[in-house]
Amino acid sequence: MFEPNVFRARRRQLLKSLTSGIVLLPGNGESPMNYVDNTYPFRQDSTFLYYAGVSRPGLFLLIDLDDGDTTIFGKEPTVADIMWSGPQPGLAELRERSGADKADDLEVLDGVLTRAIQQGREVHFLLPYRVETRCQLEDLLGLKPGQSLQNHSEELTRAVVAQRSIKESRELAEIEMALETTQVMYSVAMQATCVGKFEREIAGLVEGIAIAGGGRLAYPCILTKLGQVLHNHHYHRRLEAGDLVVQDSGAATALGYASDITRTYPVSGTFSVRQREIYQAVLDSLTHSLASVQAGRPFRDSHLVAARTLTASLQQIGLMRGDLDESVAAGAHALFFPHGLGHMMGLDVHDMENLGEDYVGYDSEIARSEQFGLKALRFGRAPESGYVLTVEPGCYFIGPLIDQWKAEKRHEAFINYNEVDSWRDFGGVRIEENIVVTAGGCSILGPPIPKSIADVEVACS
Ligand SMILES: [Mn+2]
Repeated sequence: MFEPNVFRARRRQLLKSLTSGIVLLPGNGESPMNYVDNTYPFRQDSTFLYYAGVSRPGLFLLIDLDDGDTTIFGKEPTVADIMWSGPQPGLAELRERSGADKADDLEVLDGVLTRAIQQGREVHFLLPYRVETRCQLEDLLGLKPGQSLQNHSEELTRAVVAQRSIKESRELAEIEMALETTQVMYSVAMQATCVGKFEREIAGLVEGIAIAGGGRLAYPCILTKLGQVLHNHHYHRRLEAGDLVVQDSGAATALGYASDITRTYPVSGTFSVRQREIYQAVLDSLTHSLASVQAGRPFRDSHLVAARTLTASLQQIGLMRGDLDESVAAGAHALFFPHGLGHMMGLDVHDMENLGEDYVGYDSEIARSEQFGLKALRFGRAPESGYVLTVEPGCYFIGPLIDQWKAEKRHEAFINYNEVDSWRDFGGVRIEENIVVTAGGCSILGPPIPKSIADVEVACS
């Protein structure tokens, strides 16, 4: 828990970039899994967490831009609430912890907003991503169903993105803490992986370490021998000699800060010749793209550095061919690397993407590409010092995609389809690091997690 002053200072900074009216930030409610009393683990909305710091369901924060006052709205806990769920903060404590000027009963909020709207004051809110929040907002503001999806405030969105993009040192410390736990996840998983184990056994260890670390997973763990399935959330397969495991997992701290790391490692403890070739190609791609990141340089450049390095390696292996510049410009590598190089990370593993991906990742200078592969890049603009990003190149052999491209003879000048056919059962490799951008470059966050072929083989033995 940060000190109340932190949230006051953040709200003061937000005030400076907005003109007038009211900012209404809804916190999240409980979300039922299969019936009302059986809920998913509660996760506070990240923007609410950023400006109010309290992780309780059913709260609203109202910032009056004209007098600068902040009010937190909620319900006093009842005896029944305490009987079932234990002691919980009342309104006075919520006010204190968030550093708000006032606290009031949620019943009052409707009247406050109705009066403001009658006075012609603008109520700024962000794009809701949960249906429950959408309904609450539309109810409170007298909007028609679905109207909140159009009427959210662009001014507020831009101000929040600008502020949350630059991580404070206390936020970087939280991310480093998340990465300490993540390092343990990888050393335990690499040691425990062996022929005959099931993916679920390793996935269970990984999730347990996240909980033991005081938080939980920042997102559902990917732990699969089918690394070419980019978001594979199944864990039922038995690990065999010759399989590669792609593990994409990250702990979140108790305060909600994320980490997001990927490693690929051999079940039998050593990479095969082919696995070495592709692994080294992805690792070189990571190394070169990391070296290219710096404040003021579009991250799209770094994506293209990764693509170019990978293409050059795949040409040496015999999977690709032709002029290197033309091949990269045409996007031929996207057969093997169909996703983006990385994304912003912070309180959310894909930070602020709920506000609209293009508000976070693109601007007036860098627009999202239409090209297959490059269009999947979630963050393309130039980062500033203090931005936290992931860098995560990969190389995959995706059967249906190979079939489609081959049938269309797509990029035939750059792809050696005859050779590709003999790699179809390879799977995939991805290696991911988390970085903070600095004036002259970037630095990798967190303790080192085995990454070179030699280090990974030692960690797996
Ligand atoms: Mn990622």
